[in-house]
Amino acid sequence: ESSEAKSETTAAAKDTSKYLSQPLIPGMYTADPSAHVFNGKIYIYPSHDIDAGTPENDNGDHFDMRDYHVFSMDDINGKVTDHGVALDVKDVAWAKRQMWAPDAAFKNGKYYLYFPAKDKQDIFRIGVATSTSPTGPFKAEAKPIDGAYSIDPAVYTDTDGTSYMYFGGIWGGQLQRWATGKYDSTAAPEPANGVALAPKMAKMRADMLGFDGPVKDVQILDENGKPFPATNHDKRFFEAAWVHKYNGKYYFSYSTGDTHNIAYAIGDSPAGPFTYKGVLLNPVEGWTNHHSVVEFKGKWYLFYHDVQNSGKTFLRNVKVTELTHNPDGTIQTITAVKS
Ligand code: FUB
Repeated sequence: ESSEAKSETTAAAKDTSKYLSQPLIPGMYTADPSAHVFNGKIYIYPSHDIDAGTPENDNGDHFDMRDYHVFSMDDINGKVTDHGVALDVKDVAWAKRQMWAPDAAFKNGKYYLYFPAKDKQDIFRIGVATSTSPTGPFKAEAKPIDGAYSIDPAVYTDTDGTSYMYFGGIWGGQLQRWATGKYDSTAAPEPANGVALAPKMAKMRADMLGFDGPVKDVQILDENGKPFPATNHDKRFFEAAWVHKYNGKYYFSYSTGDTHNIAYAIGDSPAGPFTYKGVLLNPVEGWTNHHSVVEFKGKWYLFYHDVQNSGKTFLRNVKVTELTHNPDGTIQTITAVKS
């Protein structure tokens, strides 16, 4: 009798993990989920995928999103509330199209939404919009953040209150066009040889609207302290930076793009360098892989996306599952539950 009871418990536990990993937001395509805990609740800041009819190409023009919605959850297994349009591209003076992966932060009693979009010249810039509520609506600044470019801003606030932005994405994300410090529209999608392109970071000003100091490379190193060659597509940075802190160490995680891993590297400072440790999320269905890692009520969670609701790479659905740090600080690799 007791062994039967035990196997039922195991089955229930499995069901719970499957439930956790099912699409969180039915009825709307969402992706690139940046999750934060504000005032004891989880807030999700995702991209809002739509079928705009834009043909697919190598630049990712078919990711033709126009606005952002913010979602909240009182509990990880609880109801997900859609708080409506938080920011629309038509209300951003400098932006033309493609509202890609956003992030959010709280400071000085205000909430900040950071977002990439193409400007009127089709150059990806990163903007900021503010609100007194975590759910918006957000009001965009008139110009993009000075010195910011490319895509996928992730703003990490350290335990001492200092905030940093990590950003960049190669290929369609245009990071390679800034390799010399000046914009070059003719740059190849990534170097054919030599060292891989590094993601970028900068310290945020106290007002959170701009950078305090220079933009620096984020160094991701192998176990011998060497940066990865550009040809190591399994491990080199592509897009989707995220930083979290666990047991006093800084974890820089990112997508490897065309090899579809979410990899992670560990460092002793928010500025790096970070030493590559492995893959925290195996490839999902669909081309892109993009995530966030957040602690809530003493447990760690991975928010990510998949395409099980559409089968189309540009119409994604956000999911969440538990993430486990091992006693030695490494992270157990997650394989997404298939539909
Ligand atoms: O959602 C558009 C782009 O796809 C994001 O900015 C990338 O990280 C990839 O997920």
